[in-house]
Amino acid sequence: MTDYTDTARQILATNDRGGYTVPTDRLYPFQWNWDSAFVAMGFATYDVPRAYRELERLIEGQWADGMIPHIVFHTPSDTYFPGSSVWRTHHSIPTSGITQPPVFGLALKRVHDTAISQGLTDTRRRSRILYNAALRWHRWWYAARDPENTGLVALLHPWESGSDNSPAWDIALARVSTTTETTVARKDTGHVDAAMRPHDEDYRRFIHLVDTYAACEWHPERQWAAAPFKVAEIQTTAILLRSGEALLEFAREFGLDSDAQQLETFNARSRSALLAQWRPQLRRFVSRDLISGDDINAPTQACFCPLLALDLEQTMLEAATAEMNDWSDGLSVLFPSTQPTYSGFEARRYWRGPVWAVINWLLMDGLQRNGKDAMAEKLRRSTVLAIETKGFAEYFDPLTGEGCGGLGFSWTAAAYLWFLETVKTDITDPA
Ligand code: 2M8
Repeated sequence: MTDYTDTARQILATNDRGGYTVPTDRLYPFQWNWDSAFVAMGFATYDVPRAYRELERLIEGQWADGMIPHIVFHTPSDTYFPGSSVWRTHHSIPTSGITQPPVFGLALKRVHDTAISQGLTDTRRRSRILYNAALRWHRWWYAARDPENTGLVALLHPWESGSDNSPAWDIALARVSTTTETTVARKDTGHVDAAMRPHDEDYRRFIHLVDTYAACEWHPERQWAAAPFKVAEIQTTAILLRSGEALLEFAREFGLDSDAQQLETFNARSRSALLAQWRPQLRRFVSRDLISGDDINAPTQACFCPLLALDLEQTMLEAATAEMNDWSDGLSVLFPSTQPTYSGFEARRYWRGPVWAVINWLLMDGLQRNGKDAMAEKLRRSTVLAIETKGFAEYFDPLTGEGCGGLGFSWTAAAYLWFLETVKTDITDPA
């Protein structure tokens, strides 16, 4: 019988490049921001010092203004585009110039709690350094990406969402020019079937944005003024708020009163802003396109991510979970990144339909927070079964269950390890 836990640990070992983990060999040969946060939680299930190391290596890339970039190019590799030279950034270690969802604070808290429960030495010192880095990043988010103090943080590039070619960006991204100064020389389609990846036109727009911000020398205010893509985004804000709650617990534990006060202000503002994005007719939350001022109505997984950081009142909770159940009807694997009946749904094309283990992780946390344990358990079982039958794939086709994209994938391995740790046996609510 296969020991899948062992396989998951082997994947993390194979993808280890010296204290940090690449998402998978060749397709993604560097350290990615939110991948590493999930990976750290995976490591925490059996090797807490290594979990700390993952986060410590990520903050080597933190910029002076507090931003933690979405990629840290620790070691050169020519198997990925856009590599370090395309970004034209100026940190001591080469990095990209944009960021990614701030799962870091939440991951740090879980690593810390595990270290404390195991009585590990040096825990407070290591956690304190990482806490400081996380807090600087959160301050950057609110200053650079919410200059008008709305409580919702904005993304200036689809890659910042982690859900690169989601239908949520179709309208906003269509406004971005396809002209580029940089030659677009994709490498991804040499590793993975092009039908599972974004289109060339998407890449031209992605790179147009990189060129635009590089011309602003990555200065936050200049980027804000020049941005042709600007979305106040609910998944990122929910993650920021959930991590902000974790940081607030740290601030209290460390006796840092003024940090605690600032975090309370950030959190309260984001909590009410997220709640205001609820749309009862749609039974879900929506992001806002800051250029047109319109709601983004495309139905994606992001619409349910606010559960992660909100305690919903009963009517909203029942409506949101009924909507999630409708989307799940008849699928082989849960939960789809786009509503399957939506015109923009594509079962195998990356963030336009496939199931992602780490999204399920966030949704499960949100469901559990809101007392929907049975539904969380349904997602957990579905993911575990998909992995055990189809392998540690980057993502899964929700219709057939097929494993897609890169294989031997780090965050899928981390999710598997975490999901085995959180087996629920005392579920009483109906799914
Ligand atoms: C994917 O994104 C990168 C760009 O950041 C790419 O396609 O080249 C996304 O799935 C993203 O969420 C993820 O962090 C990254 C590495 O796994 O790959």
